[in-house]
Amino acid sequence: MKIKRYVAPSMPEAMRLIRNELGSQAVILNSKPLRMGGILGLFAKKQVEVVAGVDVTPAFQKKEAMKAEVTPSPMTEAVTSDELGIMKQLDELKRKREAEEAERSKSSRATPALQHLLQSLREHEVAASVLQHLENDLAETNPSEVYQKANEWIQQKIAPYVEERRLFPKKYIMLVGPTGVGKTTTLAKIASKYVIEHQKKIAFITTDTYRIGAVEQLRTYAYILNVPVEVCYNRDDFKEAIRKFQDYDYVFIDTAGRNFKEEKYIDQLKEIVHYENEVEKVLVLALTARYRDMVRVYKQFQTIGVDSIILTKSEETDILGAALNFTFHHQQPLAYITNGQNVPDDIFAPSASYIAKTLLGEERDA
Ligand SMILES: Nc1nc2c(ncn2[C@@H]2O[C@H](COP(=O)(O)OP(=O)(O)O)[C@@H](O)[C@H]2O)c(=O)[nH]1
Ligand SMILES: [Mg+2]
Repeated sequence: MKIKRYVAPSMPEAMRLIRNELGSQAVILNSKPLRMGGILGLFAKKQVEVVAGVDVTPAFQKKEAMKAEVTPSPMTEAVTSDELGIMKQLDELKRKREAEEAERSKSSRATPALQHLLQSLREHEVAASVLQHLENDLAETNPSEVYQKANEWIQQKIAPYVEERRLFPKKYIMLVGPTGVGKTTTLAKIASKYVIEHQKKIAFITTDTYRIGAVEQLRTYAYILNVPVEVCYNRDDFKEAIRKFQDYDYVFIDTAGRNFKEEKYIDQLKEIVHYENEVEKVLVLALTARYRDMVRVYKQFQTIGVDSIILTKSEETDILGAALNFTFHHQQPLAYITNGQNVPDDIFAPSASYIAKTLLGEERDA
């Protein structure tokens, strides 16, 4: 990584310098205010010092390195003792799982038809507590009606959280979540709906000043939609942007992902966004992640409060248990599901029947 220190009169100017020299892939490693010159600290000129870096490994070298990692050498054609060990462990795991499965069905009052249905929901990563609830409620159900009853049960549990909401209830809509889940893309999709379908006057704010290219990405969408965008580096910038957008119907706020394990990111969000304002905090999670990991992220973001959820990348996976878990179990409204990279088309507000049908698949003969 090439790392360089920049000193400039303001953050936007430092960003411009960095973008020109290091390109849009550069990341900000550190920034702090500086006072230069003056006497005894008086009349000192305010400056900012920014340390930025860019990965300079040429793309082809990275590809080669990746290839080297995955291409087996001719020597490993035969099964090595390491591989044998792994195969044994996998066998062991499979046996354990089957034993657990058998134990579960022995202790369960569920009919084979219900057990089959529970198993397919388990494969969707529907939470154990939700399955237990369903099993209790459907234990007495006639096997020929299990599918229909489960479908109704799921729809009924989800309905209060997916009622087709035409618009978000608050003026400020802030998307938060891990890097790469699709926050900026989703924000652009929703914003286009608000502009084109609902003829709303909207503006963008971005606090994602970590990756230089992120600001450009949002600016491009703003340009296409012909709406203003403000880049906020600190709380004062944010207050100023809010003042500027007083007369707007909706303000969409994009945030940096960073590593969700970094508490600093959440602290930074708290610092920048002042909550006296009506901010709808929308947690964006990718369905391609394991539900267990989604819950970990969800818990972390609960410290700023989560008002609703958006699930992205549904077209990349068949697993949709998170939609039932977050609504019924965590009682979170599910605002949208996204299903592709196309802005603005690949997004929809899911209905309860859509989720139930996707989770249960086609009805089979009992
Ligand atoms: N397959 C798929 N990709 C998506 C979807 N939404 C966003 N992406 C892609 O995910 C990548 C990261 O998106 P971005 O909006 O920059 O994520 P952010 O870091 O959370 O802001 C981009 O390549 C997007 O095109 C989706 O619904 N499906
Ligand atoms: Mg982004």
